[in-house]
Amino acid sequence: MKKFKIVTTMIVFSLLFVLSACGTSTTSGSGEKKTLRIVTDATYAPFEYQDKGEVVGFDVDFVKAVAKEAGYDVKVEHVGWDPLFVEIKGKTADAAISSITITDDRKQTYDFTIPYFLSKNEIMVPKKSDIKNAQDLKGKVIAVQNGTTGQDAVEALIGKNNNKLKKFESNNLAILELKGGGADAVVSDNTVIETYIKNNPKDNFKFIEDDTTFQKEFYGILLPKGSKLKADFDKAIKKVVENGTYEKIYKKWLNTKLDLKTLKE
Ligand code: LYS
Repeated sequence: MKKFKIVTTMIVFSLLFVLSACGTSTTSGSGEKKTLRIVTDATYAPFEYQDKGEVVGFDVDFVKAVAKEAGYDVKVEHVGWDPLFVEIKGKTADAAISSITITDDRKQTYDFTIPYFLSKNEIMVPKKSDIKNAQDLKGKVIAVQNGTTGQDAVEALIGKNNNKLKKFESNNLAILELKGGGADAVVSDNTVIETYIKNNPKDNFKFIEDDTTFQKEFYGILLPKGSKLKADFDKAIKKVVENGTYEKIYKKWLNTKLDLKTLKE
């Protein structure tokens, strides 16, 4: 009889254990939120960078607000640019936010939320440079982050496999190359370049816009193809824009004028 009691108690405890484990991994029952794993390349201030070991920036606050609105907790993790695409493709992460431009090419492999930020490529050069526009990049050594729309834009100008194009794992490494004199220019997203110039006046860099060469781009949150999060996130993005949260986050991280109209078009 005693043995029977022990066995029953053990079964009850195992059942309770299994049930509680289920409770923490889903949103059901206990009311506990599911924590999404969001990956990023935290080398792209002011959108995502590391500050005292913590991943911070516009994108981080934005994705936290969107996830909260959609009923999730999030953990944002720095994994790097190329790895984040591998993670989303392999579904080892729930989403990626990393100033990722929505492109037709990427849309073949991934899903994106609706756009949340308007961007454009731009050129960064030393103040004394003779480069004045994108055409002047021909024949110069150009540094870009590998696998970016900056690389695409430069390749459209000077051709693929041109040995004057230096590709780096992160944008910061491309900037270091410019700083060390190993490149004549860097091409990457305007907000990132302008933030860098403002924060590093001693580097003596300037930026060059070229609206005839560089097209408007929109950032979206990257999701695995067919992700159920898309509907939730799209709805939450609209809400976060409407209720003023987006504007608050924008003002915290950016000093450019907010243009919500272009985003909605
Ligand atoms: N917006 C560009 C792209 O999606 C550059 C992003 C780089 C982020 N580290 O290709």
